[in-house]
Amino acid sequence: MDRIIEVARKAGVDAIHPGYGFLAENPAFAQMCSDNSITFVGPSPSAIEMMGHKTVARKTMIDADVPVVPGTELIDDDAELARRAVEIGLPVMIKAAAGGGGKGMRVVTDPKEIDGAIRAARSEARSSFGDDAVYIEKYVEDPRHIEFQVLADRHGNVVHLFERECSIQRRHQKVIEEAPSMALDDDLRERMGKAAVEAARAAGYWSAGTVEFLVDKHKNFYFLEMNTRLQVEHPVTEMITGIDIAKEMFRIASGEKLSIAQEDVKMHGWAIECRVYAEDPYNNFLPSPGKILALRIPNGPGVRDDSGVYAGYEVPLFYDPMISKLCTWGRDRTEAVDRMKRALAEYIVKGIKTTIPFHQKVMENKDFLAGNITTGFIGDKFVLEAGEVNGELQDVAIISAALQTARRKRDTVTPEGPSGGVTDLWKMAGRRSRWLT
Ligand code: MV4
Repeated sequence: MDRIIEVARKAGVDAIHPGYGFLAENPAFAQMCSDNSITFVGPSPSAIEMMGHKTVARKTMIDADVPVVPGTELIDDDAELARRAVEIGLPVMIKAAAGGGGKGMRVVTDPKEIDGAIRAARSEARSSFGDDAVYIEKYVEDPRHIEFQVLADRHGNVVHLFERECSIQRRHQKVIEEAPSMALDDDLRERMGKAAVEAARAAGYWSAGTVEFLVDKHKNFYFLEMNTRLQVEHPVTEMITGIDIAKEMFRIASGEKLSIAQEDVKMHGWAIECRVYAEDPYNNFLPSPGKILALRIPNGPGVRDDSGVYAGYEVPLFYDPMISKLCTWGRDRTEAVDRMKRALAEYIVKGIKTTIPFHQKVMENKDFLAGNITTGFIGDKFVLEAGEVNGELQDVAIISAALQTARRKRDTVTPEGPSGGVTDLWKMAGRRSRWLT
């Protein structure tokens, strides 16, 4: 943080957009920017801090009439915590107050396991966050994870940009997201959107933010947490609304009003994002670091690939293995899926393994195509077998084509001698011009 601020000062920087990395939700960094007269392109340090504290966030939502999962406040006494777990009714989830993203969580289904689970959750919370405060929530079984994008300016205007369906996750890492969600109808969308706007208002929030909800099989929705940053999956929202979310963040940070009112936010078509990771989907998603030897990024109508890599780039082992986000848009979900299938088939990454074949398999999956997706979707369903996905024999095809070309070159003797001379190129050009007429 010190070094970034130092560089920014030397360069005369007046604003820093933190992206969606480590510093995006660090209230100390936001404060440091402000202390150095640099605009932090994000929310206030206090909003970040409040949402980072899960029970404070819950309390704020309860006061604002935003539905939360039935549960407790912070409880220090383990025996009291165990009593409340029984009172709420098993299964319950023990969560770290400083947590989020799946760390320090324990599901308890058997009363005999309560005490051990509380101790385990506390100790995990202490080692992960340096804070062993925990609380309990009723466990929502096999939920959907649906989040609403919000934008708020510093003049009290708040809008939502509809939802993203993010249920396809693996070990608390999102893998595929889409907007809108098959699970919402207009009525539920309106109610959840209003709740998301209320959540942002209650937090005195400005900038772009995301309100996460769990949706159960009866279509009840519950506030889970609020992410106080631009998120990885924001492109799907940009694609269905036409709103440049990062640009709005800059407008808001410079004190301008939102450029849109709620009634101007319209949803058009469907968008899907597949996160391409340097991982081996045939081997339990084992990290696959190394040098990218060749890269072909798909394009064409409705295709957007946000990537940070190039041929020759070395994917390091010690950082996030996400190498790109492949997004497609279509007039409806079927068109978005079809374009995704085409784009995935055209995507070539050599030198490392990627999750592209995994995405190809999901795009053919009956449940996915029907929109039947919950956080349990990947589970153990996704064992990829060699030869299962189209295009897998591409390497073999390339090698045989190369061998064939080399053999032909060696064996072909023209009147000018072996092919490949400079004069041949002129001859070829002449022939090409005749083919065109
Ligand atoms: C839950 C839950 C069920 N019931 N809370 C996981 C990450 C963290 N943000 C909250 N998480 C969950 N909280 C209650 N009361 C299930 C999860 C959960 C989950 C949530 C969203 C997406 C994927 C998930 C995978 C496993 C568990």
